[in-house]
Amino acid sequence: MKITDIKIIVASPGRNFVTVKIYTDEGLTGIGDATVNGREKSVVAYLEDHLVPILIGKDPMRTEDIWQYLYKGAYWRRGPITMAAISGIDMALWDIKAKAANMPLYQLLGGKSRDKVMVYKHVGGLDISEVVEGVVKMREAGLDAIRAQVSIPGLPPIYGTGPSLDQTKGGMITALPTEEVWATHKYLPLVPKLFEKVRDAVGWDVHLLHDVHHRLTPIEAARLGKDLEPFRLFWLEDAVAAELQEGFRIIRQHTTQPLAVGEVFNSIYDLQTLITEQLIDYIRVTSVHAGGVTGLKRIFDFAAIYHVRSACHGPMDVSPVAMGCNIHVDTAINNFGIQEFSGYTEETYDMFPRSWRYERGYLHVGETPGHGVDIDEKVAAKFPYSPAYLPVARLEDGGMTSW
Ligand code: KDG
Ligand code: MG
Repeated sequence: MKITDIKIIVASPGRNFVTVKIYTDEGLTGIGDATVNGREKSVVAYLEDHLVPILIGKDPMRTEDIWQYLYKGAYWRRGPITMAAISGIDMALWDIKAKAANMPLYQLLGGKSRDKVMVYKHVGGLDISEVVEGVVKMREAGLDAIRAQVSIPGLPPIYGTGPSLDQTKGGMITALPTEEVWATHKYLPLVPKLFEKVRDAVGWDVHLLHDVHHRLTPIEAARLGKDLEPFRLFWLEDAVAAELQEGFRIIRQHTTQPLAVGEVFNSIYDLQTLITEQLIDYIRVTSVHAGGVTGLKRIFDFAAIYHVRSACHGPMDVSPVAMGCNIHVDTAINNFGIQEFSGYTEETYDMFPRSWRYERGYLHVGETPGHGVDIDEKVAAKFPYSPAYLPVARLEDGGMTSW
């Protein structure tokens, strides 16, 4: 079999998605997600200028060799743009391989290790009572795991505290970055109060999660971890910016609060120290940013050796194609932890017909050959690219900070 053509489709059915479509001389096609939120066109240029020309004529079955060719052969390795481009290609190739085998992708990854995939969804609110109300409703909707975020009183609402679907409509994702305000000393005492109220309302038979969005220093994160211990959170996510993996040693020395990190990682080397020293409990890489099915499976197998479990990043900017690949990997591996799932706009669901399905807190893998997600190009054509940025954050004195 030979690759005859590769098309890059960019569409914005509520938010931007970059989809790679690979054609072969035997008529089989496959698709992959190559979206990097806010940097979509950079990935398109990388794909069109550098990867598409070198892949025409290659055997699509050689998924490992093509992955290594694109990774090692680039000389300039890693980075979110390069790795998203490789991820999009890799997913499309696995789609073709599994279609050629006439099997759902999970069968090629070892078969089923579980029947369904536990997800967590987000609840946000402007104050604690709004969040508690949202968590109660989410629990009634069947969720066994819920992420709770609250705005800081006296400061403008911060990213992640609105209902997740509002990110497309409520001004959080804008044509130029909005500037938010961050104050650690106001945030640190607030979060334990939030989880005290949430536990009072929904009890202990539910997993609760919280995302710090990289905003603390290691010692501040250690303090928060200690203060949250009475509420037994499933995890504390992205407590610090993880460029310095060794920073997690400080947090780990002080708290038994389970830790999760990794949604911005794109290679196994970003997490090597975190995993080998068992500084985290959940690794949050996802197929679209960490090298497709090939990269994701490699990282999770590595993590398994050190008792670290999987937790694929799965917000709305991880397209239903990458979500489909995540679900196949989640279903096949032994060290599955949890899958993030924000849901999508109706337009996004129309654009990506799929065999996976969501039902009351769980995702179910599909049985169609390939990864089971397709793209309706007629629908895609109705939603042209629309520039969008995540916000940035400043301290109250105007200094830039991580968000
Ligand atoms: O593109 C960035 C978002 O996907 C990210 O901010 C969402 O932190 C996030 C999460 O945990 O889903
Ligand atoms: Mg996060």
